[in-house]
Amino acid sequence: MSKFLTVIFSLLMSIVIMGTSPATAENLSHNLLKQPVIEITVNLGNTANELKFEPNYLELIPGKRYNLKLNNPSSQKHYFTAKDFADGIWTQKVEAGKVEIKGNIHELELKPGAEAEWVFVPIKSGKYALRCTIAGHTEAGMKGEIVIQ
Ligand SMILES: [Cu+2]
Repeated sequence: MSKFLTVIFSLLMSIVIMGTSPATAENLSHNLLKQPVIEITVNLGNTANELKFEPNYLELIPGKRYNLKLNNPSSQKHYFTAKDFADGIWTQKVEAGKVEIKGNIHELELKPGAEAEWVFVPIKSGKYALRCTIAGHTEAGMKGEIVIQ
């Protein structure tokens, strides 16, 4: 919790230092949008159709902006399900094809060959479970962990 407050505090401070405008939510997100994006790629399954996330462990820093690129190179559909994680981040957008989705996302389904990009800022420190919720996939090893420091 203290890290969470530290992040919020430093974000608010940087707004105060940068200008005279009030620290509204809009200004906060504008400030975050100026940050360079850190790209991370996670594959859901692989061409050998093994049931796993590659990589299956992510470590993220609060207050940084990430572009999580999700790919499904396998021949079956998979889910990227991280419910609690989604509550610990601020989602800027999820982009898939020509569609951009705003708001909180808890689960994405990727059909064979699909790609999606999830742009977000980690806020709340913790260890969050990741899994594929298709019957039998979690049990077969399709799970992982996302840590926000
Ligand atoms: Cu799966």
